[in-house]
Amino acid sequence: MGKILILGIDGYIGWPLAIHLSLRGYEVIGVDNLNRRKWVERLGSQSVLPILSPFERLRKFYLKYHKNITFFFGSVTDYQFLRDIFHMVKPDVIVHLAEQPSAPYSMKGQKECIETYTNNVIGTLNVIWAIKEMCPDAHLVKLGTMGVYSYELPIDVPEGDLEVEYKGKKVKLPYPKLGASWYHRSKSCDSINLEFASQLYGLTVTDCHQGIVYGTRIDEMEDDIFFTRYDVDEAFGTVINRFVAQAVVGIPLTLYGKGHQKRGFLPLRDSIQCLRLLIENPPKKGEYRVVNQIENHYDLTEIAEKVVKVGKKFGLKVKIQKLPNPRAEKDEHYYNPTHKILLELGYKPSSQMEKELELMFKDVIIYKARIKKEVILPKIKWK
Ligand code: USQ
Repeated sequence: MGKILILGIDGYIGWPLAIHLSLRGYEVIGVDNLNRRKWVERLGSQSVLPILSPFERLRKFYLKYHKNITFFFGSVTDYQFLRDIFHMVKPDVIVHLAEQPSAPYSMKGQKECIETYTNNVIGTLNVIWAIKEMCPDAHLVKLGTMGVYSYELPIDVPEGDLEVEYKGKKVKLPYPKLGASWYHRSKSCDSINLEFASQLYGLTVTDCHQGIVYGTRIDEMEDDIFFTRYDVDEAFGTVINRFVAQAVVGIPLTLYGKGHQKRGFLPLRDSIQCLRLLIENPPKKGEYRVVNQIENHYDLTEIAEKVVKVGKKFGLKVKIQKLPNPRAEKDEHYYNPTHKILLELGYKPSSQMEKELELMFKDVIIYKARIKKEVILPKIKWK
């Protein structure tokens, strides 16, 4: 069993991943600067599911399972700190989740755009250098996004490079970086830099382009004190998580524009399963591997209708309201992403979306009073 360093252990994915790996016998060490808690609070919101402080969580986790997860407070943008951690820990695998994850937040203004680039692009460059200097044989699993590809081009989305024929010659080229927000473009910069670092220094990298994650829990989270955060504000709440909260508090589902955006999705429990599969099945030493991490792709109207249907089972009358799209994006388009590698590695989608929605409704209804209605409607305009 190896030593895994999770950068961004306090986040929506970081904490469940830590639990999952620790309970499977891995030694887990985590780093976080707790910025996500701060950002959400500043928007006047909070995690709908109540979460403990990082130290309290780890203490309770130890008391229940007798497993130690070590936590260091600090930022990936502080190179000296990061280098010291890498030197001390000498991880076999680094899972890098320590990024500003919100597209709307990055579009709010100059400050947020620069903050996103500094956190994400500089942070990832620091991770590259810390690996090169302290543990060059480690495997880096870096969380990217399906949004580095485009929703603009009427062609299938590959898993990594695009095959192109130009003036009679065929080549493989990186897919054009057409992400629709500063956030998505910061992830594109990460991909460019990771591919280069792998080529240059022989780093072993998995660039995991994940779709939109939804859900309240994973199997190992039988105890509510181990909840991960669940955000529903316009910036940090992802669309399905927001829809469920809206349904519970009686706000019509905020479908942007024509509502026919198509996106790749996966439940939280699948995201964790996939990350573990990537850790346990690394690429060849020195390889830069791109993986698309989704269960499937869906049209947003289809999803809103599923939320209405499942809400009905809980006695809720859920309405859908089409709002003028605050984002700069196509709301009707072609989309067919490839996602084969994880299935080949053994990924088994855990359940149907409607089943997962039922579990989500059950959890969110209990904590309904924690949903801040005033943070639901979108205020950030992208143009
Ligand atoms: N949308 C609505 N109504 C809402 C919220 C969103 O119609 O109330 C629409 C958006 O306009 C967009 C789609 O739903 O077309 C997805 O929005 P989202 O906020 O759920 O997801 P996104 O901004 O794309 O970003 C999220 C995560 C990000 C991750 C990304 C994966 O915040 O960290 O990288 O999903 S992907 O979308 O595949 O790039």
